[in-house]
Amino acid sequence: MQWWQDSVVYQIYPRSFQDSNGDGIGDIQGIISRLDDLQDLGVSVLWLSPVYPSPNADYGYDISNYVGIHPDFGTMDDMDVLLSEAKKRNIKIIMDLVINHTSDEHPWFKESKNPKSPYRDYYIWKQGKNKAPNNWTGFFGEPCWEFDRESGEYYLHLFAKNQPDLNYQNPKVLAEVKKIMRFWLDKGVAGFRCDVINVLHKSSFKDGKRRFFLKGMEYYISQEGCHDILQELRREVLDGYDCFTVGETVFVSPKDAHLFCAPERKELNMLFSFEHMETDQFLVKWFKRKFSAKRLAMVLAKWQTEVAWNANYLENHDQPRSVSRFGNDQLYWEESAKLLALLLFTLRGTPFVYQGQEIGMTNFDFSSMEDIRDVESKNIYALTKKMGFSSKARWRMMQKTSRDNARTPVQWSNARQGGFTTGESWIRVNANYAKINMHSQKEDEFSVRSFYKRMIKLRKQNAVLKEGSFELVKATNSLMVFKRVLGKDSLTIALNFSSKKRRVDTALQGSVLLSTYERVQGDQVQAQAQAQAQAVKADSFSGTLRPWEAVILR
Ligand code: TEU
Ligand code: CA
Repeated sequence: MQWWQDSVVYQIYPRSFQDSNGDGIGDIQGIISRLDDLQDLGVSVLWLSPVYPSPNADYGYDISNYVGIHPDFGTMDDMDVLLSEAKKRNIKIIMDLVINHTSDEHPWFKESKNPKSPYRDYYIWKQGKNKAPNNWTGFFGEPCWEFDRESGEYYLHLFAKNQPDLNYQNPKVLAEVKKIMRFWLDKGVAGFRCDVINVLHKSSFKDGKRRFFLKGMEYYISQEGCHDILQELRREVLDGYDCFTVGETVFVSPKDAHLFCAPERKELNMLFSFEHMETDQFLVKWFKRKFSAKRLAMVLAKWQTEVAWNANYLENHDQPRSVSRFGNDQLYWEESAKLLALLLFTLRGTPFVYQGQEIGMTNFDFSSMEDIRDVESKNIYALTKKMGFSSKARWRMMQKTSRDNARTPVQWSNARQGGFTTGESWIRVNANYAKINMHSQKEDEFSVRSFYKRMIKLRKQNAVLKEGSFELVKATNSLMVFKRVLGKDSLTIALNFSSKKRRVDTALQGSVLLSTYERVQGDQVQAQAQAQAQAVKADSFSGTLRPWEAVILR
């Protein structure tokens, strides 16, 4: 096993993590002040969403300088302190590598507006006779060609118009990217999360067919040229360092995942796929769909069995909170948050936890568009108005899908603003911070956070959970049962995705290694773990799961 397979990664969205100076924006000093908490949780790698200078059209995913730090977040000195303080605690850091596009305020793009500039070909400029060069559409519900008066041509942007796509047909662009990667690796970062990394190469600019509400993707998703780029970056940069990459890849199948991640191909180490995130909505968000536990189980099982090593996640900064979409964030909030933790850590692959997930943070309680900051949400809200959706439907869509659901500040305590800031937060704090917060959960050994801690420990000590193969046993609309098998050793995991008691199966036997309903006293945990390791005295499974209960059976 590689160290990155044996790690638990924790994603930080710095803007909303912890403010240290009262300006209402999370920052690097804030992260430093919480390193002890993270070490205590047991995570070994932090992924930082972008901390680089950015005009914030897409909050950091529009970068205007790849080798700097946004003053809102602090200075490069702060970054160096973060790296060394993390290292003291055996925590590595990976950076977000956003290289499909830059900000329109990046000096390259400003130069590029001049058709004679050597930077012109850093971006994708095309002529159009009074209309866009082709019929492609963008990810954020807006056209993906923007006309630039100065130069009389259109530039391509698959995301917001302030995020022009770089031109990877130009070898100079890749040379710049290599420099940027070396800069951070030389500083001691342990790798990269690679933003929309499978769309870099555009193989043609012909009109596209419509697929999933998007036109043109057959010419830029997972093209051969993209594989070439990744292989070159691996050979020439990454291979020189002890690091790993996780790619964010859109519209991929397990087959694609194999092409991107097979060790002998030397591209990415693992990737984030989206199919399980579509079990209650589509990637392109306004599609209505009801969550189905069966669909979730089937999709997970497919990826677990067809892909050698997955990057497992239930949340990130683009997705609604998992307890609100896959669980029951009302009556069974605690139970379902624990069930989702148990699921995440018993899957095969590297687990990724998103900030606040470990305390079961829920979707945003926003009351109007005034509360919303995200460009994607704003665009879709406007677009669906044009399309004739009722305002009620549009608002429901926002509540269910807005990326701001995940971007409310981390709830540290029951102090004003949840202890996130002493000033005014850049985005509203969820009013439920008095009930759901880090401080109270740290004190409580039966809390959601304590359960995360316990699962992280269990996974670390358990070879079957780390290395075992995955076999689906059963998937219904309320039950998911699977096995992890390593040699003669095997564990069965059974989860009840419903608010009713469920009989699993009489054939399912074994002793209960762990249940989400358990209330084990502090020092008993160790003793119990030992007993379990030796498979002595543990309750045998009754065959019935309580509402939202999940168990591991041996
Ligand atoms: O996301 C890529 C992406 O596909 C998402 O925008 C997705 O379409 C949407 O959020 C649905 O869930 C990455 C980053 O994670 C995101 O924050 C950026 O906005 C985007 O790239 C552009 O850099
Ligand atoms: Ca701040």
